[in-house]
Amino acid sequence: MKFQQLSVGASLLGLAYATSLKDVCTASHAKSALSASDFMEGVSIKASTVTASPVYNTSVSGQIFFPDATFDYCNVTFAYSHAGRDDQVWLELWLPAPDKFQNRWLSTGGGGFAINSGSRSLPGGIMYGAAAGITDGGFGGFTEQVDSVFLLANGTINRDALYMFGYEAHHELTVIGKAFTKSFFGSKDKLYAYYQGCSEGGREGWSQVQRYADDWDGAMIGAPAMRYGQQQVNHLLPNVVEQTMNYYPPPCELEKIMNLTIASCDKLDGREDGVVSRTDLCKLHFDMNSTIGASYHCAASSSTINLKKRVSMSSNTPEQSGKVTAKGAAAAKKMLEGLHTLDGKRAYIWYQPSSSFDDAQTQYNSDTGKWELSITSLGGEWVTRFLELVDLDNLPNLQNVTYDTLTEWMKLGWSRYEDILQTTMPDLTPFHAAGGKILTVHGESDPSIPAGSSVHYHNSVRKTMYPHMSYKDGSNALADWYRLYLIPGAAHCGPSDYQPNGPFPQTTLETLIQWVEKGVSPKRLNATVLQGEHEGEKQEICPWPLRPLWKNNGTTMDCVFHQASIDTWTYDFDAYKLPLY
Ligand SMILES: *[C@@H]1O[C@H](CO)[C@@H](O)[C@H](O)[C@H]1NC(C)=O
Ligand SMILES: *[C@@H]1O[C@H](CO)[C@@H](O)[C@H](O)[C@H]1NC(C)=O
Ligand SMILES: *[C@@H]1O[C@H](CO)[C@@H](O)[C@H](O)[C@H]1NC(C)=O
Ligand SMILES: *[C@@H]1O[C@H](CO)[C@@H](O)[C@H](O)[C@H]1NC(C)=O
Ligand SMILES: *[C@@H]1O[C@H](CO)[C@@H](O)[C@H](O)[C@H]1NC(C)=O
Ligand SMILES: *[C@@H]1O[C@H](CO)[C@@H](O)[C@H](O)[C@H]1NC(C)=O
Ligand SMILES: *[C@@H]1O[C@H](CO)[C@@H](O)[C@H](O)[C@H]1NC(C)=O
Ligand SMILES: *[C@@H]1O[C@H](CO)[C@@H](O)[C@H](O)[C@H]1NC(C)=O
Ligand SMILES: [Ca+2]
Repeated sequence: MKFQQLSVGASLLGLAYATSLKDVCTASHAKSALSASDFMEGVSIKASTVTASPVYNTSVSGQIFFPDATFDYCNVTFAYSHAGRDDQVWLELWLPAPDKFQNRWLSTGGGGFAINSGSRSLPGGIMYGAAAGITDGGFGGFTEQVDSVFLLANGTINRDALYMFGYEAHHELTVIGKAFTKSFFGSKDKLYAYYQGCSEGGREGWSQVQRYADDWDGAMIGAPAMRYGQQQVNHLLPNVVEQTMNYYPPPCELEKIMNLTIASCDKLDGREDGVVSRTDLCKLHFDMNSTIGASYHCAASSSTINLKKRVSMSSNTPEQSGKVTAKGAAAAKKMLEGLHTLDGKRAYIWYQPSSSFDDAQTQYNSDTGKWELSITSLGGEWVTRFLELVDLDNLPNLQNVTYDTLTEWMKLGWSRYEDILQTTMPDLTPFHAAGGKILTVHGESDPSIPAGSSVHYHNSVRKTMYPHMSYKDGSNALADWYRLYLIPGAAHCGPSDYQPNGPFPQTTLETLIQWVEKGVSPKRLNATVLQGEHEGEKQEICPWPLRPLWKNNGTTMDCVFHQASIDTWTYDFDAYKLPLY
């Protein structure tokens, strides 16, 4: 501790509650707050980089994970470096006005290969009186993503960037952010620390919960991109199905199959609202062959899809008309079964029925008039850059790639990056012992990260931490501090356009705060329909392993225990000798 500097800071800081944002939001105050803190061994703040500027009357609206709000904040940025490394890691922290500060910190995460979501996620903290932060991971700026710095050269991994992305940068953001926040406001009270993130941001959340008992008091984790070795390769399954069957379905055919799946399975949950709240019953009762022969039609369209920062794809899609073929139905069925090796062993799982077939998109060749293979870069880039270590944005082809190749790629990513990116360590004892709470949400119709992925991890934690308890007792014990909610009809980290009447939980961080600070334990999760004819309708989401079942013609909902449904979410990954958590 640097007491000299602390007392300088504190005398000014003692006034913080009486002062305005304008008074505290200065570079000199931020610098004194930074010098008052003894952050971490090996980390030094670069004083010359510190900026602070007040921002007033900022409004945010239409966000998925938090409600609309208007607020003032202090935008503080600075860089730090690691002893022995010639690096520069930037943080951007938003601090609420002194009279709005409620002794809270919020770390936020990224998506895809991005370690942050720009400043999009920060309002989600400010509105609850939390200082909130993002990191650039040291990748060269807040918009730089890890894939662009991952290779120092073909064959050479940038291990600093890899580990920063895996878990180090988020730990540093939290430790530095918390210390800075306390010092900035001169607060001696307990600072409650939280996390909120989805997709890669969800994985980043788990990366900390699995390692650090004391970073956070609560984590709101959405659709995490965990089990990374499997997750990234999995995107390529439809392309390999198409190649293996030598059938490249027109996108409209697969969309029709999805629409028919939704229409057929909608009512299985007891409420005809266009939302498949029970994809497990859909799995048990829906016959894919029933779609064969149905007519489909899609108008011509042209669009440019920004796949990622440096890659966009223009496509002119012609008008598509036809009937669902036996091959189309068989391809959809094969995808839904999930990746199995050539000798029939399960290597991974797929999205739930009713999810859109995003990874299966084919491309139209106007010369031949045929639909052809379009390799998804979501999986292709992982193979080229992270497995083959060559600087390419996608695989050039899938020659000789079989279901066994996909399985081998999954094993390679798993073993090479197990301690960095796999993010499935199932023993959460330290976090639990420190009193931490976790709320996980996952869209049940997620077309990018299987909902079953979150279910399987929940199961792994239950079995690891409560090995001698029955399923129900173990689930109840877990529910005291870790709850999973599958969001009916929702897609990847948001509502689905195809099931617009589905609810979305917009106030989960608030629920988490009440659980942590007031001991109000959530049972069902509050959610709101955010679009469509039911917009504004309040609904509730059942805690796993309970499943929604509507009664009285869809007017009231029960949360029921249904063993046959749970069994459809239980997987035996017998393609591997080791347990896959
Ligand atoms: C913010 O908006 C309110 C209401 O519109 C206004 O009274 C106030 O002056 C504004 N503050 C600043 C700093 O612009
Ligand atoms: C915060 O301040 C930094 C440094 O001045 C600036 O680059 C960044 O754009 C600011 N962020 C916002 C959201 O204004
Ligand atoms: C699928 O349903 C959506 C409405 O949810 C509709 O816009 C679309 O045209 C349908 N697609 C096909 C191929 O029928
Ligand atoms: C679905 O149809 C295929 C032939 O198109 C057939 O081989 C298969 O047995 C059928 N499946 C069911 C469940 O009827
Ligand atoms: C890296 O490997 C890729 C794929 O083989 C090749 O296209 C590229 O030219 C190589 N880059 C350099 C700098 O050698
Ligand atoms: C695919 O396998 C064939 C036969 O073993 C081989 O000649 C060819 O080079 C392989 N193609 C690729 C891209 O590996
Ligand atoms: C959930 O919704 C109910 C009813 O609208 C409300 O009373 C309760 O405060 C909400 N809980 C949270 C944590 O937002
Ligand atoms: C049941 O609910 C549906 C959809 O809200 C409605 O159209 C139908 O009339 C209701 N049936 C009865 C018997 O109330
Ligand atoms: Ca329904």
